[in-house]
Amino acid sequence: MSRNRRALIVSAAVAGAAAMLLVGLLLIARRDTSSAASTDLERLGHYGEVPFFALTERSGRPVTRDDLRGTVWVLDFIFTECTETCPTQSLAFAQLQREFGPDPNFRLVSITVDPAHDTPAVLKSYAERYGAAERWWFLTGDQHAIYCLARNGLHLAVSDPRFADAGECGVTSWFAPGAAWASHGSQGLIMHSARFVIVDRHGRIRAYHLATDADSLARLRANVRRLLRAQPGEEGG
Ligand SMILES: [Cu+2]
Repeated sequence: MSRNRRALIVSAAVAGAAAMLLVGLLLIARRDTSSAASTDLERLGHYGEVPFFALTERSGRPVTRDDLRGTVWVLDFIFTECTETCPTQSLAFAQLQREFGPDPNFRLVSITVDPAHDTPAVLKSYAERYGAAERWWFLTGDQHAIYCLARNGLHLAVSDPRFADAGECGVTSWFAPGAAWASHGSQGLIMHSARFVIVDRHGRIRAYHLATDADSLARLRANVRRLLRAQPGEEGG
């Protein structure tokens, strides 16, 4: 074997090994960003407490976080002019209402990320489109308070470049731009997470699910069933 030929074989082997290593690293990176982020957070766990909030329901009634004590609730962020993930989210909520609505301890909570446009009256007609009953709340209020609740309280991304102080909450969200984002709006500017958050009777965040994924929603229903069946104080795990 000539020296040149040997050198060629060695470098081909090195290149091959490097390529395999690269593919391996890419697969690991992929697993970290997709399934770890979406499946692990879909198991009932403890992801912090929902901070206090005071907002206005579509009926005009002021409501706070504490009005939800003792109930199991699913929360999402929407806005009425959204044409991308919000219709999917609200259809999924309507489905959850059909399944769990009869249980007096179950609530659905949709909070607008476009409160300047989404007044209680606007939310009321949006709610009617989805056949929302009284126990499915639609909340509006101060935009800064809502954005900080989403980011700091629930670790969900939201942004509206038209809104000057939107960046002042300080804490980065867990869910960076990617599959969980929806980008749209009356002017195509508002971006928000399309994740559903499950909260237990004690106001604790217990799981995150993807509104756009049927398997994720099946796991959400199983989690909600489990929390509703548990007696207060028994739903630790
Ligand atoms: Cu949307």
